[in-house]
Amino acid sequence: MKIVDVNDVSIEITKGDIANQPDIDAIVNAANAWLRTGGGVAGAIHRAAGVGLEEECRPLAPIRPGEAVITGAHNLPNRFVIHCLGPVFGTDKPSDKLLEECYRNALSICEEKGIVSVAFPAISTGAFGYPLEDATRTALKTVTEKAAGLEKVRIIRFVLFSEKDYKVFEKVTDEITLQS
Ligand code: AR6
Repeated sequence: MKIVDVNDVSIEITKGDIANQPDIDAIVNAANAWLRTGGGVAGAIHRAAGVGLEEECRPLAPIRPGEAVITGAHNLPNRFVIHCLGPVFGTDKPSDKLLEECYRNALSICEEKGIVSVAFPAISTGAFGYPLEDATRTALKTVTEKAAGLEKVRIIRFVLFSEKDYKVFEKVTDEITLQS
């Protein structure tokens, strides 16, 4: 794990499964508009949470790209799931602004709810086709900028599924922290 401190907020980069982060208050789902189960992150989260999660999600759907909504975590070891709809790269435009909104909106919800720790996957970089390095830069810049104004959130964890993705996050974190 790599940890960078920005003001009083720790930004952690780790390799693992977003559905297995028991020490974290809220995990973020790379959702679909209908907040149903799916492949990738959405599949892993819904499988671990159980059918109660889809039932709670139903009246909140559909959501639009960039939007985030919060539910309970059901059988997951966390308190909450925050569902973000990332942009389909090149179709939902401007993709970079919509991806930024996902991270900003999720963190605003955390502040409203008094959530101290939150874990994100690399939203949009799987089925939605966002090039990983560009998405990583947007994700890390957005949370680093937002970290300065956070009063409740103290841990922001990025959970990467593969060693290759972890390495990209590590490299971009070094670039961003060296610049600032
Ligand atoms: N934990 C952490 N990261 C994961 C996991 C996991 N368990 N599984 C996959 N990843 P994706 P999207 C990585 O496709 O691009 C769904 O079917 C994966 O390698 O889950 O936002 C929904 O229903 C990739 O780097 O999300 C939507 O229709 C990243 O997480 C659509 O896919 C995101 O991959 C959303 O697409």
